[in-house]
Amino acid sequence: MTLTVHHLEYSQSFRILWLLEALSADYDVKVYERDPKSRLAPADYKALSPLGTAPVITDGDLALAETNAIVDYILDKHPKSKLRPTANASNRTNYLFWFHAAQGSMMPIMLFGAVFGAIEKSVPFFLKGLIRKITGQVKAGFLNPRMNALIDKAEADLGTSKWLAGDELTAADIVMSYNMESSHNAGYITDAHPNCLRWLEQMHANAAFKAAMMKDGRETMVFTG
Ligand SMILES: N[C@@H](CCC(=O)N[C@@H](CS)C(=O)NCC(=O)O)C(=O)O
Repeated sequence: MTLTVHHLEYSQSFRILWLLEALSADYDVKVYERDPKSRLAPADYKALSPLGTAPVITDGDLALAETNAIVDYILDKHPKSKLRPTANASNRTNYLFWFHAAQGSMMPIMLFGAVFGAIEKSVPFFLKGLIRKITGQVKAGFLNPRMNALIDKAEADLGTSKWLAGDELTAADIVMSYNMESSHNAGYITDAHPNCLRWLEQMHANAAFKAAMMKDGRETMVFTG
């Protein structure tokens, strides 16, 4: 039975395509378009898993959601791959940090940003000024300092190694791909972060990344809204 990636366009599920291409794995892909109005996943995607979010993979009777659960499930099937450094490897802790910070710290900040954007768009015009003032204060006082600290750490780490956990690509880079691209689009990564910009360039030039883009058929992986 071949593993199937249920890929929602412009979404985090692109990372699973990149992972499978980097492993030269055998898999099928089914691409779903977002609902044109809500820009959420369509009903047939939502029916795939209890969460209704992307990514989802199916493998025989199994339907699995949640990015890092899927990454670990796939890597368990490729025990010899260097994409997940072993417990004693020198790059293990950097790997663990970025693999988990991507989902545990960065994605929630980005989600807040998206939710604030939606609120600002949807409130009546006479409330917009007030709402923007409140969301602006939360961004400046809470979200931006946290995101800037993460980008500064990425910049420092990428000053000492080619990828985030050493000189070889790991699944931490693959999971961080959506975050780095989105952080660049959102203006968190700027010309003041040459190492992060170099990382983005080398990601775009990576052969497995390019193969994943061909499967995806879209011009960018991230949802720009
Ligand atoms: N923590 C989850 C987050 C999943 C998530 O929010 N996915 C977005 C795609 S970027 C999604 O499904 N959006 C469409 C929707 O909620 O209908 C994961 O990593 O799998």
